[in-house]
Amino acid sequence: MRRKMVAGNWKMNGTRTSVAELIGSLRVEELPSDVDVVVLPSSIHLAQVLSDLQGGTIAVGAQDCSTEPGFGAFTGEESATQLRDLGCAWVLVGHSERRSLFAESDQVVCRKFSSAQVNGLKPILCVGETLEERQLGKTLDAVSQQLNSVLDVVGVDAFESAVVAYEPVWAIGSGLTATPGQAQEVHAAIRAVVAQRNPRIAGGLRILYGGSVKSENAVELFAQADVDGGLIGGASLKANEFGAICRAA
Ligand code: G2H
Repeated sequence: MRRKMVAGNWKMNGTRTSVAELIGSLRVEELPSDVDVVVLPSSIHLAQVLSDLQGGTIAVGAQDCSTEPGFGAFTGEESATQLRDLGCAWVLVGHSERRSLFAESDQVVCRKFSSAQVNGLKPILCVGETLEERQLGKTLDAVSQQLNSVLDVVGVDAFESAVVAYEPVWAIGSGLTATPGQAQEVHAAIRAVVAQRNPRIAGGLRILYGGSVKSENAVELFAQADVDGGLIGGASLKANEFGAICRAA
């Protein structure tokens, strides 16, 4: 039985004041004890959030990390080593906004995954098809290619502690959500890709759905056999809405 997980990707939002308010409200939300709840603030707010959530049940992660694993002359970068040292447990890699707006290739995503994994940060690998790929009937090809490009390099054992997030690009921040059936089809295909290499690891792999998840659509999405929770963007910025999504998991 896979433990459900809900992660809030705050993206480039918040000030010290609004982040403190959000954390304050989250701390009084009733969060289910059988769900792993994670928040992913901007890197500049990580220390504040880690300190405010210390001793609680909400884990903290980063939205990205450098391809470079340790230290060095890489201006503006933050390595997995540094994020782990700060206290982060998780890191997103390959979010579609990184892939499309910052030209991150599968190779770059793979190096970030590897960097995170070898330095004790658990990667949440994001995959998803564009609208064009879906319309051309290439959804499963696109998602498999993103997944295999990482699996080929890091090996399936690295997925023992990782999480995959399926986020159809056309559903991100658009208000459009994949139907529960569409999500289940892709989640099952992702699990099958991993199962070809190791059925046990595939069986334990958590696959989150992301893309305009709200409390109204979360119950049905999370009820799908291969949907193990969600990666939540916009709706994670409101504590009561995020709490309701966590309770739906
Ligand atoms: C997808 C998702 C969270 P939203 O980017 O990663 O954002 O829920 O706003 O579509």
